[in-house]
Amino acid sequence: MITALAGGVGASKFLDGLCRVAAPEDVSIIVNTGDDIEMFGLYIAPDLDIVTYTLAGVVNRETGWGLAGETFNCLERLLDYTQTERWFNLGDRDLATHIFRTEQMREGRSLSEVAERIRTALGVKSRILPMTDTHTPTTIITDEGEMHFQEYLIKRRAQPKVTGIRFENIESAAPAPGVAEAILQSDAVIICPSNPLISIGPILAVPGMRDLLKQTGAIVAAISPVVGGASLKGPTDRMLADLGMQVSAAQVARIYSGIADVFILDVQDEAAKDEIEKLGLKVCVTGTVMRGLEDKISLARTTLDAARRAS
Ligand code: FO1
Repeated sequence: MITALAGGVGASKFLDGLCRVAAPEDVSIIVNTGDDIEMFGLYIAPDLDIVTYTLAGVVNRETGWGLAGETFNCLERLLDYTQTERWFNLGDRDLATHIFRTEQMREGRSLSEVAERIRTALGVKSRILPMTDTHTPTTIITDEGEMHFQEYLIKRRAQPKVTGIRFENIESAAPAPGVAEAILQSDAVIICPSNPLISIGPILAVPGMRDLLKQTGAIVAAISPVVGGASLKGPTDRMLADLGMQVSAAQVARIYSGIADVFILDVQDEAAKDEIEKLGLKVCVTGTVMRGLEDKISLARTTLDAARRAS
């Protein structure tokens, strides 16, 4: 049994490989929900949808989010009514997911129950679990004020300087049903190559989550999303720098020390191996840049092998 902790696009590329190397039924994915946002009265859960669409084979491969072959007629009409600018692209078919989720939640179903219905309807065999059923949106504190993570990332293109990050309501959250069982029953827990601050950070901040990772007999392996001093995807590098942290794989390892047993380091960063080992982590050096399916499969296989060797 394997459990993965995941954000959005970077994690999904890795998971695409993982679910081809391992039996997909044996994989449980705990997904960040700090990116969740309400728009037009709809509950949107970007990372849950990115992971689900990717594993269902229906994701837009160019962007890594949304559905392939999407149209935006509904959004354009909505913006005619609201007279607001277009900054968050909700596609016509993607909107069906948000309408369904919102309707189900209004009827009293939890986010995890709806995630389960969506992934089974789309034929995804791996379990996809939100980190929590409590709404804990991530607020980015910047030199231009506080804003929702999506506003910072998409509307403001990660331009404002980040001075802090807050996970709203996190103290009242608990791991969603199935999360504890997945972690405790796994042989390996893999921290996907996602932003450690705003993708994996919220998952680890759910009360009880760190204890589960300490209690489990599973080997915890983390893959660095920072390669050669820059993030492979998204604003990880900028956020680390804004917050006064080093932009390096070693910095990511420091964030995960005490949680991870194994660190998957890119060949470009091999020089940091000793420094990371001194943190008490076993280091596996390999190519982590996923350009195509072969790279994804190879990284998944190497990560599983490294976890097995460490057990
Ligand atoms: N990312 C963008 O860069 N631009 C968008 O307009 C956008 C819309 C969007 C709609 C639904 C969805 O599920 C995801 C969407 N994303 C978009 C991706 C998302 O903002 C982030 O990549 C994740 O939250 C980070 O993991």
